[in-house]
Amino acid sequence: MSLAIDVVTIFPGMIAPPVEGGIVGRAVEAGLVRIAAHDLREHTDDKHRTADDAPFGGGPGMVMKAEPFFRAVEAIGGAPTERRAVVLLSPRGTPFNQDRAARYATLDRLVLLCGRYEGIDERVREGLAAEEVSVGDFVLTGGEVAALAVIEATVRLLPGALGDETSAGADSFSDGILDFPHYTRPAVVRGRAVPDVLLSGDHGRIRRWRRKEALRATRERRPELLRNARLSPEDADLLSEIEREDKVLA
Ligand code: JDE
Repeated sequence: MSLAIDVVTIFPGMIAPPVEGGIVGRAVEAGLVRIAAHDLREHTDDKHRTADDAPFGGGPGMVMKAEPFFRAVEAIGGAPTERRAVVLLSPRGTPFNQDRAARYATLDRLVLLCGRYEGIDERVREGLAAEEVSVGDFVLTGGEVAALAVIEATVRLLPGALGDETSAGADSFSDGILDFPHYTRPAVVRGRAVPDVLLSGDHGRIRRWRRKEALRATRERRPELLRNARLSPEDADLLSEIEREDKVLA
């Protein structure tokens, strides 16, 4: 069974072009995923197709009305037995990550709700049992770009979405840490040489160096990831080496 992705938005035109190209477009053409953008305004009921209103309790900005989202999701339908998630993109959400993308890639249907203005009436999240998800600690003008990030991260994990030349298993985050640094020809660029080990042909040393540099980058940039990473006894040795090197340099 393939995945169906439905995006609910007042700007359906923001979704179509990005999902037509690249890996996602190829996955659609291969029948691995179906992606549809639904215009929220089709589910409003006044002649101005009003999707927002002033916040109860006062204050600045506008809030997206609940009823059009409920109707849009009802119109999307779906079998009662299907495995699905309804996801609301928002800076208040649980951080999106690779594990969540992998879970979405196992579903029959993913419904993505895009809000604008200050947010969506809270009863939408409650009433649709939606997972509120954030793609980062910053504020976008709408959930559409966040939804596209979730789509890309999820679709590339569908079996067959990447060619056999690449594998999602080799990615940054596949074992919970950052990737190692990459180099390609020429061996010297503007006076900067490639690390010697990568030219050595010694695959054991290369593998160990890469693992060490992946751990070093994670420790420096995202130390919180090391708490939950899947680390081997060799990783622990490499981290000790890195710590000793840091003390020498300090
Ligand atoms: C998603 N990370 C960031 C933005 C918003 C002030 C102004 C606007 C549904 O409610 C939302 C959605 C969005 C768009 O999504 C993001 C986002 N992951 O910005 C606001 C909040 N405060 C509200």
